[in-house]
Amino acid sequence: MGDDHPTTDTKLTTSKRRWAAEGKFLTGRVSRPDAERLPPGQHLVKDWPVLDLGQQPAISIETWRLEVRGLVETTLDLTWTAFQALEQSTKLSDIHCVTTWSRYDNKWKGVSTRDLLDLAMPKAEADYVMLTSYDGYTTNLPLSDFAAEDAILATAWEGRPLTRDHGGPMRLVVPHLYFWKSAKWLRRIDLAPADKAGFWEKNGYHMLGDPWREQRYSAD
Ligand SMILES: Nc1nc2c(c(=O)[nH]1)N[C@H]1C(S)=C(S)[C@@H](COP(=O)(O)O)O[C@H]1N2
Ligand SMILES: [Mo]
Repeated sequence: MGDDHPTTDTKLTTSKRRWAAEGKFLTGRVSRPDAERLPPGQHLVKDWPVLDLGQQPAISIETWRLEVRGLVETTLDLTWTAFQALEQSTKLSDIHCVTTWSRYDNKWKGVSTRDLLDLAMPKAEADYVMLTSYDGYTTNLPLSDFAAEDAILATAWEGRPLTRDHGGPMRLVVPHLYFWKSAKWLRRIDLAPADKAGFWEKNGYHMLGDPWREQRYSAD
């Protein structure tokens, strides 16, 4: 852990890099979330596809930790028991994956990112977040997006514990951004003064990733 390199170069990694280079799935259309629930270039699915770098870490509840570090008043290093003792919330939200599938009405349970941040207390200079997961995956986003009202550190989906393939025991869900920002098997949250590219962001994907502005790829 500690570097941002991919764990494996899977077929998906290779094709997604190519899509970024070719601008695949860009429709050139723009819509607003309140006007149109389904973002441009997306189609609805009923099932829930699994997408990751191909390594699905097995994390025992005994060794699981969540760290919050960087520009915070209080550094956190939470055990599973401590995390479960935090206020539990439920959120209903849609998923929008950059590979063009969307899935409506997912019911999540867990700790809202706002409740976690209330505990850590971000310093005034903290503007960005870098997420690091147990499989070595990293992704970045602005602190204000991480702290969105419906963003949640989810441990359950549809009333059942989150399965390992979908990021269990805990994953982030930031529904208003493309799903690659929603780190599965989340291990560490670093608050920083500046934006730094995570794994897909270094591979041609957008630093923010707003589906309604179709921010799939970086400009260059
Ligand atoms: N740790 C980790 N989180 C990750 C990924 C990953 O490879 N590793 N892939 C991202 C991508 S590209 C997507 S689309 C979603 C897929 O989540 P799902 O498999 O639950 O549908 O997880 C995101 N979070
Ligand atoms: Mo994705």
